Order: sequence, then C-alpha cells, then structure tokens
Amino acid sequence: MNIQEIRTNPFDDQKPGTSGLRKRVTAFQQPRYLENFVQSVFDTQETLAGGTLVLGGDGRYYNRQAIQVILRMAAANGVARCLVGQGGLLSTPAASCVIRKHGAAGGLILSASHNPGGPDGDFGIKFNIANGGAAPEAVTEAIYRRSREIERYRILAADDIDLERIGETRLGEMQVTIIDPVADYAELIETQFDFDAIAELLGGGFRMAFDAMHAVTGPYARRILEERLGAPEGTVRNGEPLEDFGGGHPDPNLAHAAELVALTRGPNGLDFAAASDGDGDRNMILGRDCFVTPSDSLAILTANHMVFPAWRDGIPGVARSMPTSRATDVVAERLGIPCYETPTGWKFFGNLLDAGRIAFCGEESFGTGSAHVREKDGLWAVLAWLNLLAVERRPVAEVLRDHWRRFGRHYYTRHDYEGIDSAAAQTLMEQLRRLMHGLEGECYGTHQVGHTDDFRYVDPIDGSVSEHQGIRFLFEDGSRIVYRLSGTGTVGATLRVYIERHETRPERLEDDTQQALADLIRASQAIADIAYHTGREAPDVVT
Ligand code: VG1
Ligand code: CO
Repeated sequence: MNIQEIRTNPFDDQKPGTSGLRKRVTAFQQPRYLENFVQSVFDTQETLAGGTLVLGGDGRYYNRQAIQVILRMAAANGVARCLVGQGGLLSTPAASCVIRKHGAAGGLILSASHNPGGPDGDFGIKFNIANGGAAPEAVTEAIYRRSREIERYRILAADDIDLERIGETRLGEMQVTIIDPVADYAELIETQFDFDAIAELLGGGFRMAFDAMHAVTGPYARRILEERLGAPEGTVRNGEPLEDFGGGHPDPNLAHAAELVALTRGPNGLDFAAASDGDGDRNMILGRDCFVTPSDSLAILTANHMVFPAWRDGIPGVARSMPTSRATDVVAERLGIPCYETPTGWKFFGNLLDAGRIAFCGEESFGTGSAHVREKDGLWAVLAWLNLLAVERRPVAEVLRDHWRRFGRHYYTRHDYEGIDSAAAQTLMEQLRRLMHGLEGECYGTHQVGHTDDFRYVDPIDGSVSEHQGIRFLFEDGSRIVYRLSGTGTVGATLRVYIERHETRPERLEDDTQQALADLIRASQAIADIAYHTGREAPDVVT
C-alpha cells in the first residue's frame, strides 16, 4: 500500500454552516481545500477507522472528483469498508437510510442542496453520524477546530475506481462496495405508506407530475412512482441528474419551479404536482390552483397521521424549527401531544427522533420528514400526500380549506434580503438585540408587541445549549415576526424575516397571504430598519 502523508496548512474558512461546509466550486478546487476538511473529519471521528463509511452526493459538478479523493483518503485513514452510490449518487435521505441500515460509523454527503451547480456554482460537504443524521454542533465544532490546526493529510496513491459498476472492489486495504443508490431507500419507504392505496389512486385517472429538477431525485422518483406505483411514464419530469442541473436552480419553490406550477393552473390543471431539490431532502406540494405551505403541510400530515400504516396507532409528538409557522402547535395541542420547537437546521431534530419523542418534524424551508431516517425527505413528503389523497379522495385545495376551518389558518410568509453586506447584516441584528425589549408594548397598526427574545434552545435530551438562534417578536394577538441570518449562503449575508398571523374567523380564510400580512410586513421593515441597514426597499425573494 502506498500511503502518502502530504504536508498542508489550514484554511480559516472551513466552519460548517446550517448544513455542512458550503462554498463556491472554485473554493473547493483550491489545492488541499477538500483534503483538509476530510482529514479533519477522520482526525476527529475515531470510529471511522475500522468502520464503514457511506459516500455519495447529489451529482453536481465536482461530485465525482471529490468522491475519488475521499475514497483514497478513506483507504489511507483505515476505513474498513466504504459504501458508495453508483455514479457517486445518493440523495441525502437515502444516505441517511444507508448509514442506518448498514450500521455505518458515518457518511460524507456531497451537496450544496438547492444552490445552483456547475463550475461557477456551489459545492458542499456534510458529515453525518452513525444515527444517519447531520453531525450535531459539538461534532462540527470539533471538525472546524481541527481544520484550523491541520498539518498533514493522508491519501493513498492509486488510480480512480469505476463508480458505475455495482459490486465489490478494493482500494488498498479498504473494501469498496458500489451500491444501487435507490434500493435500500425504496425498500424502507414502502414500509411507511399504503402503497396499494397509492397505486390504486394513480391508476384511477388521478393526474400528477413530479419535477426532479435534473437533480438527484430523478432515479428515486422513477423507480418508486413510475415503476413500483404505476404512475404513467413521464410523470417524473427532468429526471436525468445533470452536473449543472440543466442550468436551473434546483430549489423547489414557486419561483424556481414556475413551469410545474403552471401545469396545476386552470380547470385542466393537474390534480397534484411536487418537486424536490438538488439533494432530495426538500419538497414542494401543489394541488390544482393551490400551493401547500411547508408549515401547513406538517400540520396537515400531523392531523392525519392515522392514515399512514407506520403511525396508525398514534404519534408520540412532533417538532418544528422555530421560524416555522405554529400551525402544527395547534394540531398537537388538539391531539394532546407535545410539539417541540428547535433551532433552524435538521440536525436539531436528531436527538428527539432517536429518543422516540417525535414522529414527524418540519421546517418552513420546504423540509418535512419523519423518524424513518434522520434527514428531511422530499419523496417521503410526496408519498405522504399521495397516501393522504388516496384516503381522502378529494382535491388538495379542499383538504387545505377543511384544515383551516378546523384549526384556523396561519398566514405565513418569509422575506429574504439576499447578498447584503455581512457587516451591515451583523449591525442590524445587534441593534435589534439591543432594542427589542424596549419595543415591548409598542403598537404596529393593530398589533401590539408582547414578548421579545433571542431564541435559545436547550436540547431536552442531552441538555446542550444553542444561543442566538433568531430574534422573535411575539405580538399580543398571537402574530409573530422572526429575524435571523442564513447559515447556508456563499456570498455576503442573507437576512430572513419570517412573518405570521393566526386567523380563526372563517369568513376571512380566503385572503391572499401578502395582503393578509400587509401591516405586519410593514412592521417587520420598520422594526429592524431594514432599508437603512441594507439599502433595500423590498425583499429579493418572497415565499
Ligand atoms: C436553510 C433553511 C433551513 C434548512 C437549511 C438546509 O438554512 O432555512 O431551514 O435546514 O437551509 O437545507 P439557512 O441557514 O440558509 O436559513 V438543505 O435542503 O440545504 O440541506
Ligand atoms: Co437540500
């Protein structure tokens, strides 16, 4: 075996954000950049030596090169076995599933999620632990600390291995198994839902489309929706994973999946449409002439958990990220189960899921999932909705309206101010932190500020504390405005402002969201002096 010890020195920008280390492709192409981060993982995660590592990514530009480097480094660092998705592909939820099923010590997932790909786009790498979930803060901190003092990395001098041929090979002393990226996941997901009912729905004139946005979910959706459940060929659109996602932005929202949205409009619109993101963990759910917000989706799935075979006998609890609307809280209260509120980022659900405290969890950012894996799961959400519709047999819009009539409606919007100056963004947040308590009692239109705070999370399972997770303005009438800075951007800073209001008067339930929130939106801009700090009169993206 020809193991090389290569001298290196630290980069100072390898601090993982909300979801791993995410940078421009050009940053990762710097000599030693990827190697330093990966060696920092091996240096701090001692169970990897002698253990199994899962490896795969969303297929974006640089995926294959990175996989070859990581394989050689894994071999040189004593990993016993590496499971790699064929072609270097593994969706994020599938990677989580494979880690759990095969008792791996961890996994490395290569993705920048919904960020654009290609030579001028973004790349990312994320370490997942043995429970299949993204590493918690203590682990990412240790990796980051190591990256600041690294002096050498280890790599095997060897040729590239063939990522296409399923089966076993060796790299030095390490066994490499190229696996079908879909098989384990497809087997698991079938245990969660009533596949017979869904197949019957799809065979009975129900019209749907799934947009894989030329990202990783194409092969998964084809196998499960078309081959297994009998949806007509062509149901899965843009199903070929491409290195640049066909030039698109693999972000399933109303702006980036506009073509799909158009298919659901008008009397001839599809009954159902859905999309997923670059790495397959996000979802967008549409019905004819309607869009289900991710916050409502979590609430509706929670209210209807008994239609899912895996949860027929009840659910222990649910969780949502703090900025996600409180629609699920209302349902949980009615069901008499706890609803936990965690900081942004799926990793914060891990302990609750491991402890069996929650069945479902979700984020407003198009993330929904359950205890079947430790990542959010786009196809899980799509199948959950199909399972629900197979039982309900009525249009999505009716399911939605019926939910609002029973629980009230949480008008909800997120305003993003993107690519703003990082220092200006910090100043804005610091000023808010200083001013917030003084604004308690102030009135904005008819909304009076009640309590304000800077969200601090104490993990109910291990007691770990996460500070400064977003500034909250809670109004006396139950409305809420939340401010936080994004932890996934690669240029400047992104300010996210989350605005919500709970409406229980049935005669007011049909309003347009931006209209229904107009005075709170104005308040959100005034309270934080957004125009002054950012020079922006309006948000760049409204969801
Ligand atoms: C965003 C979302 C957050 C999500 C994260 C990763 O983070 O707001 O809810 O968990 O992306 O999603 P931020 O820090 O930019 O707000 V993904 O699909 O990149 O794994
Ligand atoms: Co994603």
